[in-house]
Amino acid sequence: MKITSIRTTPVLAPMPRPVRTASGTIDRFPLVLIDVTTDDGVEGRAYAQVYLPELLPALDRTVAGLAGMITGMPLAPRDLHTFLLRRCRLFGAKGLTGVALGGLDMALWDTWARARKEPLARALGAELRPFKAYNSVGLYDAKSVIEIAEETRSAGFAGLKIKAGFPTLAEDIAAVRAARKVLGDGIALMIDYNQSLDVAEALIRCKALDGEGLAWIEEPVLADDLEGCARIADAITTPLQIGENFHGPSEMRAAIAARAMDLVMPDAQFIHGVTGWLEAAALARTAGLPMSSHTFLEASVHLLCATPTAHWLEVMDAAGGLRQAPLTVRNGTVTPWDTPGIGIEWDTAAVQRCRI
Ligand code: SMN
Ligand code: MG
Repeated sequence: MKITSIRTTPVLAPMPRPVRTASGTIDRFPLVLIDVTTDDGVEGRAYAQVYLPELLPALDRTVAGLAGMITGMPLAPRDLHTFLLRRCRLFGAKGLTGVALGGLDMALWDTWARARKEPLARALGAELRPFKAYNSVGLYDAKSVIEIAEETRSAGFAGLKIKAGFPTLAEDIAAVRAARKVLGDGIALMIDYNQSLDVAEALIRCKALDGEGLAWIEEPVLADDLEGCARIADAITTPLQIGENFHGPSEMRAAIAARAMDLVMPDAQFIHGVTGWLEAAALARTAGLPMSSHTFLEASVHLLCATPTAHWLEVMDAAGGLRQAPLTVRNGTVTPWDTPGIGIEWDTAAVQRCRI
């Protein structure tokens, strides 16, 4: 079976509410929808994302450029992955190139699983199973966090992740305590600093938050400061979580070697798609690291099924407003849709409204 065309559609996807972080706010998710067609008439899809709308045209062109290199070739996702990494060797496969490659890889695997009429997890040799899911939201102070925590509880999530990184530690602590009060002991609470602190400040804040019963503290300092991450991980008992900024599995390997984290959460796109995720899952297994997902919930829930140390599914539903199937949270868990591929069908009217 050969790839006959790969179409890209840049959109600004609507979100129920903006995601405010200590390192910038996302109002609408800039996505590139990727639609693959084969000579057997099989169609598959996925999407790539970039947080800055200004970079959306560049991501679109990058995906299209890589897609042009493989159009006409046999649909064999692993071989295409190896081929594209080789083609990118001189220039490198990080930044936009890496995320374009990751998004494209997901679309190719989706097509491959659809050709076999199997959900992606099953096509990878794993049975569909439910995963503990947490609601992932922005920065909320002690007052505004109450409503979001109540919503999280009534929607049935097993956890809530809020952003942290207010001007003062006292504000971070107040937000955590206010959220905890609503969630009770039964719902996990995580915080995410989005790399906003320097190591000295991170040591102060993370130690102060160490007794708050957080399930993890995420990216307190620059994600590529592996030594700084390791110092913080050593200094606290709360697990330190990083991974969304690993560009490809080799960066995860370096972070493991540096003992930079207690928990790991690669992003299905940044880690180089399904192929890169499976390599990362093997690294996590040999290092004994619980592995969670980052955004891309549709592909991630399938990938977690094939991850020996699978931990939590993040629910930040970037494509939810453009997808036909709604997300269902049951008993704090999400299970992959039992339909061929990843399970994304576009709501074409919604896509038309959001395309740029
Ligand atoms: C995040 C994800 C997507 C956009 C902004 C921030 C975040 C997370 O770091 O962990 O969900
Ligand atoms: Mg994060």
